[in-house]
Amino acid sequence: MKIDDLRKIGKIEYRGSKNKEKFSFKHYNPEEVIFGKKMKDHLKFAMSYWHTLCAEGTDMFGNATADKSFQKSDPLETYKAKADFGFELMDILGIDYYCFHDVDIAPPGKDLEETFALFDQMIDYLEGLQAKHGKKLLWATANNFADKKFMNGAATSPNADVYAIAAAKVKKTIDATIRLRGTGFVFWGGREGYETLLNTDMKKELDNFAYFLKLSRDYGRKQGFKGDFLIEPKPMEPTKHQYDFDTATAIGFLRKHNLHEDFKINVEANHATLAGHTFQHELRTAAIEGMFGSIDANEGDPQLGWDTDHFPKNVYCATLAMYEILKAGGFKNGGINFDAKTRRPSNTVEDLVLAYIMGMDTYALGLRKAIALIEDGRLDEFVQKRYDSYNRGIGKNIANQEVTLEELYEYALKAGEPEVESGRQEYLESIINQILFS
Ligand code: XUL
Ligand code: CO
Repeated sequence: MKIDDLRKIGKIEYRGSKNKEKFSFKHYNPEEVIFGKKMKDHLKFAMSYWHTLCAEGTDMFGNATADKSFQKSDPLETYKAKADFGFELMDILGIDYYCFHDVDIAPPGKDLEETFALFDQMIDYLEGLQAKHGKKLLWATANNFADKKFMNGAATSPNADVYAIAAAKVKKTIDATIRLRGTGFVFWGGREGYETLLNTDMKKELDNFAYFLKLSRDYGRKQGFKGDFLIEPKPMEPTKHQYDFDTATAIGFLRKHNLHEDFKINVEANHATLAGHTFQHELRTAAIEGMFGSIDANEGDPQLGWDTDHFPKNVYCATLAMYEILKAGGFKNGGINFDAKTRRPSNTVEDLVLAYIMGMDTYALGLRKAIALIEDGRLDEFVQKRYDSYNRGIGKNIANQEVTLEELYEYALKAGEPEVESGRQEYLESIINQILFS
């Protein structure tokens, strides 16, 4: 890929939903104020460094299809060129934020010390680019899953030296997050799980993992990090079973270990579906616990059972996601990170730009439709009425938790057969279709 190809495309402008110019936004109009805020502040789009600037299209059966060396051969120069390309890509798309793993931004050294020194050089470089382009770090994370040493896990490794190395990488990445004024620090436990329980002391691994999160939290807070620590749940892949299985599991774990004040959830759409949930379910679960933080926007393929990280195109799903996010009060420290990659044969700069345009337009349209759903009010009104029996009589006592089991027993004996009302699902689904397609 060449930066000149990016410059040829130029800045992507909003041209409305009817126009057919491929390098334009049909729905995303960053400065437009809707529902009390600019669209860009509702959506807080972020570029994923790894898919966008590093992934070259390899899979189990095939080699790279996209060259992301950016015409450099020296390792450090290559990583600087990656960064240059990334910041210009954000410029032309009007994306204000980015997210990275430690290993995405700098080449590896011969040992940990040299790796950290190269990392520091690149943090200086990124700091300069942030100032030059007016961009912000949404979140960073340590990649404690790719290297061979992490094959049995990192914070859940049976090997204490591996645990220490993972901790060192987290420390280094927290320091960088603070320097780059990032507002989030993510833990995605790629290999924090197991392949078989036959070789696993699950209790020890979970205790070690909780302690790892505590150490990281305490260190970050001591250094003055005010942003969110985030868990990104995923049920499996690469391991057979991942401990942060889904939002409810992660929240239970965080509460058990008294980490819930500092941690929030980074919900990824494709991880939700792998866990057998809808994205909406995962967002609602985080929100009702006051732990909604950020999202990784992508989607899977209904026929492929793994984390394919497609750019999001499903407006229905994006609408319901934005509906949940608006109801949760919108993004604070979080945002919409496109943890998404172009398909392997979509291997040009143009494809990358078109993929981001589609993803951003999908969420912009989702935002518009979610606002329309809220303003329409029929869904809210229906749900409110559905639970109306808890606003009076015995229901009010239940809602206020002011009733005994004996009182409910006496009440039930006199209540007679209740008239239970329809859930009206199909009607409610037709409202969504009406809002989406008319
Ligand atoms: C993997 C995944 C990661 C995390 C960051 O499924 O989602 O890219 O977002 O480590
Ligand atoms: Co992710």
